[in-house]
Amino acid sequence: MMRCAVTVCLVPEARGGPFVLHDGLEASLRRAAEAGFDGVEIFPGHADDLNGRELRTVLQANGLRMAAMGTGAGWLRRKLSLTDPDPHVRMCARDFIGAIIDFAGGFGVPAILGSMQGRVPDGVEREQALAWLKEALDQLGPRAHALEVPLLYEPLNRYETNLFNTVEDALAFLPTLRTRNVRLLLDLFHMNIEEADMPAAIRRAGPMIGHVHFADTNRRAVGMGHLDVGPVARALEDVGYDGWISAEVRPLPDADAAMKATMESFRRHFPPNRIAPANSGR
Ligand code: LER
Ligand code: MN
Repeated sequence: MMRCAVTVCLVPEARGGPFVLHDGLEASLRRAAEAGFDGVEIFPGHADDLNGRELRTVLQANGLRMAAMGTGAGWLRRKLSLTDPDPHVRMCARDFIGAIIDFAGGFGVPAILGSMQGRVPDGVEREQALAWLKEALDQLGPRAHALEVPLLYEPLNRYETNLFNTVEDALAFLPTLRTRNVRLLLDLFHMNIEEADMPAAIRRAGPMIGHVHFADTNRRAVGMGHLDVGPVARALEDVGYDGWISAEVRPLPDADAAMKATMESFRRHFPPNRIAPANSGR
């Protein structure tokens, strides 16, 4: 079953980012459920800011599941990355991500490695940066595996990283790791910038797809840009993808409109027998 999620940001500094709801846990989850979503993808400031019991209660009260948890606040707030030349910064980055893996794993969902992957720093060989990334993934992948969840690696567009921009390059990198527990997060916004053929890239990734960020070309809700979403949805269907379709988009013109457009696109483009029935858990 494919299920639709919406992003909930708990970090005030990330207001300008591609996150739909910014009203704190209770109000955000109520709005997500009212808009018909099956789940939420949460972007926390730090694992320690989260209270597992409170989160479980609010999820249950709204008939929602957790979809995944982002780690980007470590970059946003502290400029931590797994490819920083300073070993202490790399260690802090690993600890930051590890704590989110543990917390999310307790809910049976994966953590996302997006902006915390960093980039090849000036004056550093690409091989060296990739060795740092590998070392970190080979520690974090097994940590997620112990909790029976994958770790999600997200190729980003060229303006955000120079590590891996395309699905093909990321797919070639994963087998060089010792861990087999890393899956790809395909973000349609990044793919629109980097891929020659988005449906073909999805078909190539096939079983390695662990999560999808559902965004239009302008990073608004799908339906508010010029993405030809039909062939993308068909490719996901054809490869048997049965995970989350998560709206990581800007809340434009406002969160309600972004949520409505997302749900409409989701229901229009994916076949009813492949998507979860409308959220009736409330
Ligand atoms: C994170 O999911 C993402 O897509 C990045 O662009 C964050 O900056
Ligand atoms: Mn993304």
